[in-house]
Amino acid sequence: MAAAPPAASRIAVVTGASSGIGAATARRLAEAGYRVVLTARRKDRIEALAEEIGAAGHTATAYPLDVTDRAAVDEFATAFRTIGVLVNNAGGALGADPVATGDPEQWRTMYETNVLGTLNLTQALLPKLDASGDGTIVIVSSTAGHATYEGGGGYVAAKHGAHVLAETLRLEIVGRPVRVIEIAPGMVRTDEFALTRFGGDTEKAAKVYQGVAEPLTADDVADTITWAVTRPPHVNIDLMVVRPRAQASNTKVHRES
Ligand code: 8X3
Repeated sequence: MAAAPPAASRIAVVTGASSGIGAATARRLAEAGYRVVLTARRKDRIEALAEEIGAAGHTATAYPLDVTDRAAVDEFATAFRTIGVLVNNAGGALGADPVATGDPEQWRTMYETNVLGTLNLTQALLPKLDASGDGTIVIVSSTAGHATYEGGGGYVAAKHGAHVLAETLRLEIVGRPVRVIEIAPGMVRTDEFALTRFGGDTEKAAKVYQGVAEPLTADDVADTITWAVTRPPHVNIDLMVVRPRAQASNTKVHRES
């Protein structure tokens, strides 16, 4: 394991830390020596996770936050002088309707969480990342940010937005001591992703993973994120696409019947 991060860059903020990839990433970064700040809307969840991480001998604090609330994000940022890592993980999918019949409200919500949420945190915390002398911004996009699929709808559009944000930001801040890392996971089975997408319909959610031997777990992605973050400061992992072995593309998935 890499040495513990220096004091100025020891704080890691993780959004969407109440479950799935965010929670798993918070656990892993805490194990790697970061003081983890857990943010999400669900206070009870992040407080319980902070307690769990603390009981394991690491440091975590919970800060309830809606990434789409810019005033709240700006207020949150005042709590720090420097931070080392920002993991923009909050986001998700709503619906799988064709473009012809998709719900514009779902499209708007997905753009707000996946793109503007990332923008809000990135803008508010960039000065603090700069001030650390060794900052890292992680954007958890998706394979949906790199290729489309039928029914991908507003999620594919939003994740393409998140990808473009990462690429543009990296160009614009080159020369400053902040890396921009994009992690693009494919099929990951978490407690909530598919369930949220299908409005709580457990049958539709289960179908996503049906017959797939081993979809990725949240911890697989957290492991990838933590590996990328803990490379030496001059090493920028621009983009990692991470899929289960059974998935060759967004539309080519091996299913055992
Ligand atoms: C999740 C990947 O295939 O559901 O970000 O769009 S997919």
